[in-house]
This record gives sequence, structure tokens and C-alpha cells, in this order.
Amino acid sequence: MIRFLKSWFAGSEALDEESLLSRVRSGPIPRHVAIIMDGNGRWAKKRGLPRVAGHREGMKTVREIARAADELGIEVLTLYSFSTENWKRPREEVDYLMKLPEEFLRTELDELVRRNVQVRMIGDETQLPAHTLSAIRRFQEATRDNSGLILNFALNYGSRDEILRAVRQIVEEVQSGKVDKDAIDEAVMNRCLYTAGLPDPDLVIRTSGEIRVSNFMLWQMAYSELWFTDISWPDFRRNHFFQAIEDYQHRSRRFGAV
Ligand code: V07
Repeated sequence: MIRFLKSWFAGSEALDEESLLSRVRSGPIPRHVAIIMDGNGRWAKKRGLPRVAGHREGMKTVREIARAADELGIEVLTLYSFSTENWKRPREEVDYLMKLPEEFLRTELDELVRRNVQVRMIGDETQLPAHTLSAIRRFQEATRDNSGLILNFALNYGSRDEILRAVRQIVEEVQSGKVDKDAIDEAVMNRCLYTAGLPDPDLVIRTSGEIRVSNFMLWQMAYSELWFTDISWPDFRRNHFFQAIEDYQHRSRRFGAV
């Protein structure tokens, strides 16, 4: 009897997972989903592990969610991997984080190429260690001609910093006569941001309980749906991702696509 109940329960869980996926597939798929991957350090601490163990576990979630985004036909998945504020963390933690793009290259490049994924980065590249930047460059070169999912890592990214750089560039273009002051519009701003050429995020997800946007895509998320969960990033699964998208689909149906 217990065995029967167990298998029935497991079976209904699988059904739930599949029916959620098929419901999501039948609705409008967001073009761009952006995620603040919070809670790696807390996940580790709760288990008596060093913070870096949480970052390592978080890489597995990156793999799972990138696969899910690809399967749904999402155009852009932006993952907030390292903020301009994160340099204030302990030296050993920063050093570890800066090795993750190499680790990701080693373990994921083959599959990403097979999936026709294009890897990009937004953020200030100039302060990154040479070994980190070279892994990112290798990623970009190996996936440059791919036309599938854009897997966009926000690394040494800060939205205010991004906006200030855009302002400086626009001032330069005005001073050199390339742009008239009165012709500065949203399109001029958009092409001066790191996200130039990408659609604005339709959906922004933040894991691990904080209800803040923390200097992430402030200009770009003017009309985004926001979705928060208490689940930490290492515990975040494709079903949570599908749930966020289903909620987004209900909201955009109710309020119209503005
Ligand atoms: C980082 C793993 C995921 C959890 C959140 C923070 C830690 C993937 C990358 C990455 C970046 C660029 C690239 C390829 C992979 C990464 C950092 C941290 C700094 F081209 N995950 N991940 N970069 N974490």
C-alpha cells in the first residue's frame, strides 16, 4: 500500500512538472528574462560550508536554468553574476569568483555550442583579471556566430555606473557635433548602454528573499514584471523558473503588454 501511494505521489509530481511546462509553453514566452542570483553564501553557511561552496553549487543552477531558457525559446537570459559592489568581499572569495568563468568555459562550452547559444557579457571589463577576461573572450569567440539563446552574464556590472558611462558618451557625441542636444532620446540612451541591441527584460527574478533591485538594470526594467522568491539560488530549480514565467503570463494577460 505504501509502495503504491509512493509511486502514485511520485507520478503525480512528474505530472505536475509536465503540466506546468506545457501550460507555460502554450502562453507568451518572455523575450528577455533577467535574474539576480542571490543567496549562494547563505546557502553554504546554513550547511556549515564556506561561501565559495555556495557559488560552486550556484553554477549548477546556471546550467539548469540556461537549459530551461533554451528549451522555452527565450531570446535572452541575463544572469547577474558579480556586481561593482562585490569587490568589497573578502579577497579569497573575489579570487574564487573570478575563476568561475574559466570553470564554466571548461565544463559548459561544448554543450552551449551544441545548443547554438551565444555567450555575452555586460559590465566593466577593464577591471577584470586578465585570466577572467580571456575566458570570457574565448566564450565570445567560440559562440559569436550562434543564433540561439543569448546567455548574457552581468559581471562587474552596476546600473548607475552604466548610466553614467552612457551620459559621458552622449556628452562627448554632443560636443563633437555627432548628436544634437535636443535629439537626445531613449534610442540614443539605449545604444550607449551595455545592453545596446538587446530587448528590455520582460521579467526580472530575484532569489533568496530580498525585495530590492540593487542597482541592476534600472533603466531597462522600467516596465518589467518583477518576481521574488525566498528560495536561494543553489536551490532554485527549473520548475521555479517555469512558475515565475507562468505568473508573468497571467500578469501580462491581465494588464496588457505595457
Ligand atoms: C558566477 C556562479 C553562479 C551563482 C552566482 C555567483 C557566482 C557563471 C559565470 C560566468 C561568467 C562569465 C562567463 C561565463 C560564466 C560566473 C561569476 C560568478 C563571476 F563568460 N557563474 N558565475 N561568473 N557565479
